[in-house]
Amino acid sequence: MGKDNISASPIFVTQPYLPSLSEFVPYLEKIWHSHVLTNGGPMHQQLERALGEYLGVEHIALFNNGTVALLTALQALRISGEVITTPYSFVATAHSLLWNGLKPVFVDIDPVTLNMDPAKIEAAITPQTTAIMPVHCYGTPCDVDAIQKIADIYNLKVIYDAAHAFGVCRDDGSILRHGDLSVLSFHATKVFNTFEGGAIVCPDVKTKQRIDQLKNFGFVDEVTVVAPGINGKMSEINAAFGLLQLQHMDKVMARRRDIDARYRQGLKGIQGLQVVDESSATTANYSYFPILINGDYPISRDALYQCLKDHGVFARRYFYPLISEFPMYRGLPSAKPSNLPVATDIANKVLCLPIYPALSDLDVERVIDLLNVSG
Ligand code: T4K
Repeated sequence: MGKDNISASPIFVTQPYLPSLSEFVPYLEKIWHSHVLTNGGPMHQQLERALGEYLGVEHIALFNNGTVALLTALQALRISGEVITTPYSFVATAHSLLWNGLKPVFVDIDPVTLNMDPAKIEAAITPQTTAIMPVHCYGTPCDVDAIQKIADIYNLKVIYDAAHAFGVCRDDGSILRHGDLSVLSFHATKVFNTFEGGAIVCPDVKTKQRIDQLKNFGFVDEVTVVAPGINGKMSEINAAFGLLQLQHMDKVMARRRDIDARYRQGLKGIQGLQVVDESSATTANYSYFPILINGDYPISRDALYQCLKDHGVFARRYFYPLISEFPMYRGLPSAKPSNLPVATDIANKVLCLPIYPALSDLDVERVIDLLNVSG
């Protein structure tokens, strides 16, 4: 398997896009000059406006990370009891429920989109269910229409974990406009990053006000606290980096699209290697490049993972193990593998290949070459 391909430079699953340092200096100078470092300063306000415009959403509240944004979204809607969610995600999705004293109820995923299967939701609803928390996994839109239909019938809230879905649109506009709230992550590993960061997209001013209070300890003014809030504020330096990053997004997306196309072309016809279908999005963000290693591939998924690693290619098994397999979840009745056959199967086959703007064409070829075991 591509033994000659060992290279000095490692290839990671992702790397943050970094504009030149000199471009960032003027932003830093402004912050130094203003002496405002956090608490909703000018950079923060500017980034909220700029992101609203870029994403095509009206109300957005910035956070210090996506996990605190998820915690706050659940608080903002006063979610209680049980929440239906997917086991096929980053562990923060379900952790946000436990941190709020809520019970996650896992349902299986669709084998094509790898998102929560709407056909499985109704059977998981009990009198304690108050909300659904689906994930637009890898930036592929969930079946938002089917999910909303069920939510309307059973009077449930829908909070999308949209950590992967920055900039994703369907033909009716931003995917972030669906559900009651959508939560973004701007972590360093994401398509758009502010080092650490996140946001909640909400439909109206009143909800944004409540979210803004909750992320600032519950303060309304200097002497009034209306809720047991948290410190979820994004600092000025993170917001400034976001403003700069936003200027480069078109270029970043174009390069990701190009890498995605190169992989799809180069991996065609490799026996046992299945490229996950392109999403139904009219604007995709190419945030991940998942492949599935089937039984007729010459080696196992884990052997391939190790082999790539030995050659300096650090692909990742997102999302293996399933969240439902971690010790704090596996005792739940809904966590049984027999309840989650599709998710269990996919988690055992998946490998996310490197995709990020600085990945060169040569590096992409190197990865393809390594995957082409019999080539
Ligand atoms: N919901 C979902 C569906 C999520 O995927 C996530 C986060 C969240 C919620 C929570 O959002 P945040 O609270 O994180 O905003 C990474 C990220 O830490 C995590 O943000 C992300 N999902 C998850 C899918 O991936 P790790 O533990 O795999 O990251 P790590 O440190 O191994 O980084 C992966 C590779 O990226 C490294 O091998 C090299 C590269 N890298 C990483 C960092 C941090 C860099 O080149 N530079 C960097 O600064 O979790």
